[in-house]
Amino acid sequence: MSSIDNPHKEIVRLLDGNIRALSKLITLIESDPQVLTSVYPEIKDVSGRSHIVGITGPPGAGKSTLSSALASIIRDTGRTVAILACDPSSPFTGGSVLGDRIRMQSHYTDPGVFIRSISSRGSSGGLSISTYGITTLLDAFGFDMVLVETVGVGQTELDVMKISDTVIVVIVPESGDSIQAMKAGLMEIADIFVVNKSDRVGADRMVKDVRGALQLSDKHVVSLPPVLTTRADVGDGVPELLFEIDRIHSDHESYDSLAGHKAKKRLEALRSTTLLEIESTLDMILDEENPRANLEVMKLKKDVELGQIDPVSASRTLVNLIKNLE
Ligand SMILES: Nc1nc2c(ncn2[C@@H]2O[C@H](COP(=O)(O)OP(=O)(O)O)[C@@H](O)[C@H]2O)c(=O)[nH]1
Ligand SMILES: [Mg+2]
Repeated sequence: MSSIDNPHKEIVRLLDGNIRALSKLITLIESDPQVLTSVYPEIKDVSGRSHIVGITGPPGAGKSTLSSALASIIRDTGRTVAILACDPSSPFTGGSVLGDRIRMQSHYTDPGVFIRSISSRGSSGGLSISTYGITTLLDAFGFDMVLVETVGVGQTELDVMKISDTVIVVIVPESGDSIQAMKAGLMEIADIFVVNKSDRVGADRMVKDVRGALQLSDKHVVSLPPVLTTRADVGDGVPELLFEIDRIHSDHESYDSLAGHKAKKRLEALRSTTLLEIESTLDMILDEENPRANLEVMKLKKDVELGQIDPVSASRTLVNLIKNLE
């Protein structure tokens, strides 16, 4: 592909509103997140204006359906919206039941809605790095809102959510144990909880449970995040959800100043990306096949494997060794 050699040409076209250039650049970043290095200087001055909304929760909770319904309501307010689904089983890619596909298709003729699925192939951490690059592209293109859907509650999802301006956690009445799972960190970073599938029994109970769990957590000293109910497949509760999303965003703008808020998010991305970088460097250092393997490190590794040195003190020695390797 010629665009690989010359992203500059595509960037100029992207800034000119060319959707195909946007798609090409997304593909580039998806296959190699480092592409952002050459793209960023040319787009940084026009990015930082989109409202990035992260949507996460267990598989089947209705995140894609909700994203699609939200997109419709966002369009009704005259804004443009991009949906980035980091979920290989997304109905946006067509792998779903007919009714879902038909609902999603209503967006296909609207140039104010851009939908893209990215797969999480490759390293698990790579997803959060490429997601950062892709949302920055969508931002530079000029979408007013970007909805980022991720599936699950693991570290990758947490990283993706941390770089979003506003975080929505979607659960369903039957996901009783997911409240437990959320203690892994999502509880703290959620700005809004949505109990979707309000047509199912137990929705009110779930709302109460989430509120109860929130009250017990000491992370929310100022105010508790709202807990809303929706029925995404028919759109019930979705206007109310957009109202809350907008309200929280205008709070960011007034209390924190949007620039300060974005600055915090960029630092978050720096932190998680650096951790991943350090992790892969560590794997490389510990790899015996590495032609530059250090003898002292290899000996230390062997001693730990044989139980001659405990891993706790060995880790300190290792960190010191690595510092000296620089
Ligand atoms: N009964 C009911 N089904 C829903 C609702 N929202 C979504 N669904 C269905 O739940 C299934 C999973 O939805 P999907 O959006 O793909 O979930 P995701 O995995 O979280 O993205 C689909 O068949 C949807 O039609 C809802 O509010 N009520
Ligand atoms: Mg989905």
